[in-house]
Amino acid sequence: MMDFKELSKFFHKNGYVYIKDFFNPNLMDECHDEITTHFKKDSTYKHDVSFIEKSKTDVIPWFPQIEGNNKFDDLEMDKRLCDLTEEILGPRWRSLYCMVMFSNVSSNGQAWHQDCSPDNKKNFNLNRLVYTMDIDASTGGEISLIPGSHKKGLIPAGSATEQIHDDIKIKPTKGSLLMLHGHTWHRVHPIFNKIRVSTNFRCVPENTPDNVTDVAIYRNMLFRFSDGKIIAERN
Ligand SMILES: O=C(O)CCC(=O)C(=O)O
Ligand SMILES: [Fe+2]
Repeated sequence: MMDFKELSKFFHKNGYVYIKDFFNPNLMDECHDEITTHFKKDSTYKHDVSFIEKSKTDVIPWFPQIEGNNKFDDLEMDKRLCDLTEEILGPRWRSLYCMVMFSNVSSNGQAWHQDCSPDNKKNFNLNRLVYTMDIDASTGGEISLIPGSHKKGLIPAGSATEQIHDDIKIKPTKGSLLMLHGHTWHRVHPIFNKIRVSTNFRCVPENTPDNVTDVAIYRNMLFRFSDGKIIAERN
């Protein structure tokens, strides 16, 4: 039995909690097939080139549920996932969307960022990242994060991908779950010889605006997704 109170405590202290073997491997294979089938049909970039260049964010997003694809609903409705979310966020949290992220072979990963502004400590998104494949040093695409950085305010300005002291590197395995606070400083390392996918069920605590993740914070800029604009340079 997983102790959700302990996991929640770890989350609030460290800004993340990583749980291996959370989901059934067969369910992971089914979802993974759905994802690769989709991206075989459509792997064109959705962001404009200047964003990809400047943010070093080499990711193609897909929102299956918005298209009426219900393949991912079982994951989202998983009772343990809902209970753990409630333990972390409290009552009346709500789902934002399911976003699948695809990265091609030999792509950049994602630069250091925060998913949303830490100005208001209470306004944050919770990433519930599900991994349908193994990710390790040979595939590339591991995640680095700074434990406790969700309490440290804005990620310092600087170069997009240079190493930050005290990071930890997670190599997600198939079926694992990463609960990641949107204010935690995190990045995805470059991808080598395999495509990489992750599936994110984003949600928010009560009273958080729906558009909380519209502006993401990079070390060299602030980027607004709704109109695709760099709204501030940082240096
Ligand atoms: O794909 C991942 O492992 C992390 C992606 C990410 O930065 C996010 O979902 O906010
Ligand atoms: Fe992120």
